[in-house]
Amino acid sequence: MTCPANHPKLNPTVRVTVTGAAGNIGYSLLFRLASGAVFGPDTPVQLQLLERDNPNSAKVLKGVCMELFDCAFPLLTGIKTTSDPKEAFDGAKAVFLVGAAPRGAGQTRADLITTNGPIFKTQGEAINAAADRNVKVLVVGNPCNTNAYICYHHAPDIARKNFTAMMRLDQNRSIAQLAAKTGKPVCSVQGAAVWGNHSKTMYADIERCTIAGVPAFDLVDQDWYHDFFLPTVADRGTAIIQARGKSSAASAASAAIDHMHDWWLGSNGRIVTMAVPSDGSYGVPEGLVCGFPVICTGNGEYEIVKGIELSKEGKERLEKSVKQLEEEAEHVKALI
Ligand code: NAX
Repeated sequence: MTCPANHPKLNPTVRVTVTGAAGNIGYSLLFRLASGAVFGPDTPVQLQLLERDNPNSAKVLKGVCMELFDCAFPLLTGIKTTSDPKEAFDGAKAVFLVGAAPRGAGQTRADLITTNGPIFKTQGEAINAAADRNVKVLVVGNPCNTNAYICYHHAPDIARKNFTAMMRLDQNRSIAQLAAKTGKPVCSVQGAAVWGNHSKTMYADIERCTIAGVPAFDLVDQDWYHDFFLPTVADRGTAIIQARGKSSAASAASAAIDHMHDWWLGSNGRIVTMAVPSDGSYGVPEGLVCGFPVICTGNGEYEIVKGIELSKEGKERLEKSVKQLEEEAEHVKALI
């Protein structure tokens, strides 16, 4: 990599905020961010890391910063650590909201929303007060769709479309399963998308997917799709916890990198999945943060792919997932 000091056409430094920086996902995410994996080899980054105000988080984050320093990343111009959200979001152009409590044993999804919702109210307010007016926000902390919904309501001075949630891991899991089943390279799988909520109700859609140019359903049958593919993608997070004893972290970080990279630089005409505030497309109530197939057109813009004719099954699955999003929105009404 060219040394930035000698680089003739270096872009301005991007301030990037990562919350929950001392956590599992943070540990996989930060090093790739600093290496240039998101904003490209011509764009230096300054990391602004937010953690909870407690001695253990501070201690762990100190160690992570020592390692970032030791990597001597040419593009990393500075690291700031703080437990003050406004300081963390100051001038940020890209934000990864990862920090949130994981679901505890015996906790329901509703309990998790009650625990984590207030975090995203506070952070929405701080983003509104301190971040760049065109900041791109990616919510990873669960329940990510509804957390993004809470967050944008508290950032009225920033365009709603700039608040998104992560369903790229679900898409990547779909692509990996299809490639493995057919023995084709992952890059030959195009048009797989995931609709709805990042939960077991998500609709992993391969109706328009092609693999090396061949329709996916010419290569895999409906039984495999229903009996293996759908449950495997939906339950993958649980399977990883059972195998590893910890939740998905490196694959989640990688999906976050993919999401922000494509949003920032464009998806080269490829369909990718992002959970974004609905504009009413496909009957999804306006404002709900829902997974859609999108195309990222470059310069930080994306468009929901329009005009898709969903099958009867697809429509029913999407409706079920949207119903869950509506219930979650109702549950957090007091926070809005
Ligand atoms: P960890 O528990 O390892 O790390 C979370 C970190 O966030 C901790 O260091 C904690 O101190 C910090 N934190 C908590 N509240 C905070 C606050 N208010 N401000 C700043 N920092 C705060 O969890 P990790 O494995 O990193 O997962 C983070 C989140 O990602 C969880 O909510 C998890 O459920 C979610 N995930 C989302 C995925 C997705 O596809 N959208 C997949 C992976 C993951 O399950």
